[in-house]
Amino acid sequence: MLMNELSDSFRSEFAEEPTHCISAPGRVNLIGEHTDYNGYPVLPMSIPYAVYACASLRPDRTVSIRNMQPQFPPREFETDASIPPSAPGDWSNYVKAAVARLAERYGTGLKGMNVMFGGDIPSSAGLSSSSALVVASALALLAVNGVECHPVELAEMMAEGERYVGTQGGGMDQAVCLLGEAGKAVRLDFFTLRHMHVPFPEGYSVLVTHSLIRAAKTENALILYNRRPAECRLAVAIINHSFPDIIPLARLGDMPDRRILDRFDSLESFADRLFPEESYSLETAALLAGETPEHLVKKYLMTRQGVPMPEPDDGFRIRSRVLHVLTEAGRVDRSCRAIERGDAVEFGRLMNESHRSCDIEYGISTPELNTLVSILRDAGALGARLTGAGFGGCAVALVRDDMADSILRTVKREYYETYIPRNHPELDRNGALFVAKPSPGATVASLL
Ligand code: NG1
Repeated sequence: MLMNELSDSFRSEFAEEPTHCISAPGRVNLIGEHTDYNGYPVLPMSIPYAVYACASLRPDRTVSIRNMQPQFPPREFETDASIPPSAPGDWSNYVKAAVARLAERYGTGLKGMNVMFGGDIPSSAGLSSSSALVVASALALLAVNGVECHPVELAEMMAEGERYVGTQGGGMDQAVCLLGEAGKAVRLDFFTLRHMHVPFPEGYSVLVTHSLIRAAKTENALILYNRRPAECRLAVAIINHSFPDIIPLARLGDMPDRRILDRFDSLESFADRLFPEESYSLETAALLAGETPEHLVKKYLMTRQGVPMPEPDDGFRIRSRVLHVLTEAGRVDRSCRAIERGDAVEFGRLMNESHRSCDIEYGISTPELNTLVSILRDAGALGARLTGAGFGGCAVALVRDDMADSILRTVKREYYETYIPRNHPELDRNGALFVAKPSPGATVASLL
């Protein structure tokens, strides 16, 4: 068992006993993609794969981290609210993200720790291994220091904390990692974080299949990912300038509260009036937002490193991003209601609609994910869609328990043994392919 191996490695590395063992699971998102940072809900569930950590308190403020996987070398740093980051992509940045945020909250009285990490979540697969590492690090530091923190507060802190690595994402991953429950999906609402457990329909499972295309948010996908929140911020700036009579929106999720859509016959007429073009240059977006291009860049388009985001060659696709976010929010509500009344068929249909919107409007799918999703549907899944940030990673499908094996076999044959060798012979085909039910959230075990 991985926990035993982990504590053995801890002992041989640090020549002492660990005092706490932590498990922080990955997740799949069932529906509600790229809605979290816009202030709209999501519906993820924890999966039975996790980041594990064994830890002990140190007398000083040093955090000494090891990983059972040799590609992640040992690192050491001090607990502090501003820890200098390692090179982009370095695994220690996720641990630093958690430690820096906790040091900011609890002060430098927090002592350091020795930690050994391990885990079995496939990385860069959209299964949230990075947030699981952030959460595991936070739980370890709190546990060894004997500090109690409510999971909802911790989830909010870690969502902010993870921005340390440069993503401008939302709070879904950290929250479901901490708040997941066996047999239940978790509906999350944001700003401020609220959660509701939604019992997963009896007799159904989720099939998770990796497209084998890596979506590492430290590489090109980071630029692609961060462009989406930026386009949504531009939409907000334009809406605020267009309706000077409203209290300005902080994010698209404030729209229902300001009753903006009530002024229009339909979502389309709202989009036609505000965003008639498919794409916008920086100059046009600035004009519509009542800003100079320089101000627009400064206010909405900076990276964490203080560098302006590049203007996309095909312009800012604000109209379709807004259409995705607003329709996806409605699909999350309808999915929760469908699940509550046991209507798996409707839930599957909404998943299919969500995938289409992620692909066409939000531009986050890939030919591989589209292929995988159609194979899953043709094989008998009630619904199938990409999950997580997109640009690669996994697809999820809602399947009847008694059909899971046959669908799995079809996907193996048609995707992994036919499509991939034909289109990407270079790829390692030992990807993630598993059937899951909603699993428990993070746990901390004291060995004292
Ligand atoms: P993943 O799939 O873990 O990269 C990202 C964001 C989420 C959410 C989804 C899209 C982070 C840590 N995660 O998830 O908050 O925006 O994309 O729905 O930024």
